[in-house]
Amino acid sequence: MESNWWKKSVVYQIYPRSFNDSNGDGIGDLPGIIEKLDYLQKLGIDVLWLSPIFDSPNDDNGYDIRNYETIMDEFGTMEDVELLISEAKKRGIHLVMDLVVNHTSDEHEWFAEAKKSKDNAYRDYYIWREGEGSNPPNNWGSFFSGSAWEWNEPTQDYYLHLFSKKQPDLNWESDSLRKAVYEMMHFWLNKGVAGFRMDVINLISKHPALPNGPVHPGQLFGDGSPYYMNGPKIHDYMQEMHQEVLSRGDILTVGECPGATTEDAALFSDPNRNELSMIFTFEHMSLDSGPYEKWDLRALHLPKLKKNFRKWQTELHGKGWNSLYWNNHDQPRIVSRFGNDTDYRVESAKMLATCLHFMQGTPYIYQGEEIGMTNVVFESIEDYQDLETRRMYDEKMANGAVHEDVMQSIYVKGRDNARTPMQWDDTAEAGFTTGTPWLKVNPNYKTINVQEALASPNSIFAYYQSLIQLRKELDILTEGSFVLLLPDDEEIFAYQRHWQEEMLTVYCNFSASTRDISCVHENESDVVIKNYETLEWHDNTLTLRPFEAVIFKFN
Ligand code: ISL
Ligand code: CA
Repeated sequence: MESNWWKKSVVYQIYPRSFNDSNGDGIGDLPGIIEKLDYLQKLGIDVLWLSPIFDSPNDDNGYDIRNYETIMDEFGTMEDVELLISEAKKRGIHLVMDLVVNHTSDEHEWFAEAKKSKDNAYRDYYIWREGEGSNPPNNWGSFFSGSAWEWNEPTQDYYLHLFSKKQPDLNWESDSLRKAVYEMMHFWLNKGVAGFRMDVINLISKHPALPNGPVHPGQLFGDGSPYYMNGPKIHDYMQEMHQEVLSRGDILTVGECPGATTEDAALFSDPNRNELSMIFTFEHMSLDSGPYEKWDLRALHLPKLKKNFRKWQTELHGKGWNSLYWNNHDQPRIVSRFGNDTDYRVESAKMLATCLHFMQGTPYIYQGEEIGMTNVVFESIEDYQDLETRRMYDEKMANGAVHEDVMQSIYVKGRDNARTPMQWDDTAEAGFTTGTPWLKVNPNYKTINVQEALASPNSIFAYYQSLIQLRKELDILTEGSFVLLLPDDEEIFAYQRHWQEEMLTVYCNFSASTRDISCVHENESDVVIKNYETLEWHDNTLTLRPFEAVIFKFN
């Protein structure tokens, strides 16, 4: 493999539970993914990242792993994974696994042992503390509501869980735990996987004193993040992991890093430091919420988004590497979020893709994004399956919130927006399953589906195909520097890329209004890609229509 091959790759994320069900039990599975490899090859992607496929009781849909080296029954068998790896390879597609090692399931054998007694051999694989009188060891809240501590009767103390109580945090201070993780990573690399997406990897190093955190306005628990995000030993662990595992090949690694700054990102992704290929930032995903929780809805102020991208594009240029994403299985659908999913769905989906895919970094496409899938509205809280949503709803209602307000937050930010089944065609259940899907399909599948997209040369799908192709053809996309234009404009996101004698200028209208842009240097013949059929161009003025995107190239 060419070195740093992942710099020119486009990754496609599959949430296996919601992708394609091959046997009618309502749950997507590995044979279902294999059936769709031709579709993915047609799209043109190079890498498939699968959300966790390992044995799990599914408290958090596989992000609670019971056994790292066996496959979840509902998804299939180890033979299916091996077939998937080889069938993907035939189509030039690498497979990347989700590595979830901040925590395991409480049903993992390690935890089942560890909780038995204080002298158990696995005791130090997890994080234990005595209570403060009848209270937990500190005031930290969990990401999924409630305290981050759970009482363990046999040992008369508490274990830490930053996520649900069925996801106890691993203790990375333990040499044998770290060794076990590295062995497991070798197990998967030996099977032929090309890399790892590392779940909340920057949370694995906790400040040993575990002090109380600040209690922010409106919050019920303390914020422990200063004591576990980018903690004291995080880079030691990453360098050790690199030495013990990742140095064996040119492996794609992407660390999911909530709370990481550009400085942190440079430490993780500077090739001379031998840690990771890149990280996922959360900064651009938090600009439409209040400071303390994502459910606190705020309108996006476009200049903030633009300046945030400028920061990441310029501060990592030549120092590290960016990932580029709008969507994943935790985020609402981008066309509903920063686009317009009613009047300009197709235009805004293409515009958003343009804006992201012309930046420097490795782009990630989340299943359904390439056909412009949207957020969903279910009337009843019972129709939501995500534990984060359900716990938040219960906690807020118990504290006097109004049902309608809580539902509104869920409609805008709930993770199930991303998890409704993939919309393949206009038959029952969107062609996802012949049975009853584990989560309801979005009722708009009759018009928004893959079959419809493949039939139209102007589809969002066809546009993504072109963007992926351009990444292969234009080295300036991988190499060029970034300059933000019109930084304070509240509707237009414009930037340039520069490399050698070449230059790209990107104009994206994030609004439903029409705007004139003065373009003295541009020519109609220099257009690389655009999302309307024709340009509106008179006397050096480009008229950008709602959600229009145009890119010019000079050399
Ligand atoms: O989803 C979030 C905000 O909506 C985050 O709080 C999210 O839980 C956090 O980014 C970590 O996400 C990852 O780890 C979780 C898992 O539930 C997510 O699906 C995963 O992407 C615990 O493993
Ligand atoms: Ca199935």
